[in-house]
Amino acid sequence: MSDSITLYSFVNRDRSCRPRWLLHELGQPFTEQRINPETGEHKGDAYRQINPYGFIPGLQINGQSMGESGAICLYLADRYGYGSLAPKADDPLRAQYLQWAMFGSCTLDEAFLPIVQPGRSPQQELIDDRVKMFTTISTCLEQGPYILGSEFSAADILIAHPLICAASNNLLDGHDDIQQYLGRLAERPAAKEAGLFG
Ligand SMILES: N[C@@H](CCC(=O)N[C@@H](CS)C(=O)NCC(=O)O)C(=O)O
Repeated sequence: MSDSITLYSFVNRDRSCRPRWLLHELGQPFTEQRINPETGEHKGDAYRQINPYGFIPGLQINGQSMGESGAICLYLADRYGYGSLAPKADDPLRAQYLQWAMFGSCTLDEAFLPIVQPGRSPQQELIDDRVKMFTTISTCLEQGPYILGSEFSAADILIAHPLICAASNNLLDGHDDIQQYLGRLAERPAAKEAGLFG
């Protein structure tokens, strides 16, 4: 019997796009339940059973719940894509994989998502400081089409979402290599199905 998976989201382009894209990459069937931010549904007791912090996304799998988009993606990749979308524990790429996954879901997320929120007008000094982070990504992309080199992994998904948010605020202007990277990712059928590009 296949696993029963429900993804909780507000809209396509919130942080739920990370596990949604990954589930499509994994070919794993799932249902999606939209949560209404206008009514504060995500802060209610019912949704806190899914994600105790009251944040989107949330995931329920065979009755077990979890939150945190980075943790959800690492869990799903290990469970359904171990050795393909997640390098195995004894693979020399495993350490880099975890490093980039955390860099995307924690460091890049924290650096960019708050400053690109509608209505924010961050100081140029802050933007200049944050875009320095792109240098590490550019250096890595010299080795291959994906962040780990030749193979796509769940780490690409976790890096891509904050980069897409940065790009939509023109913060990737002049970073052609990273824009091309996002262009390659956008061509993936699973990314199209997840509806986060464009
Ligand atoms: N670190 C968390 C952040 C979750 C988060 O802030 N989600 C936003 C939607 S993208 C949210 O729930 N916002 C509603 C709120 O802050 O009350 C994760 O990656 O899952």
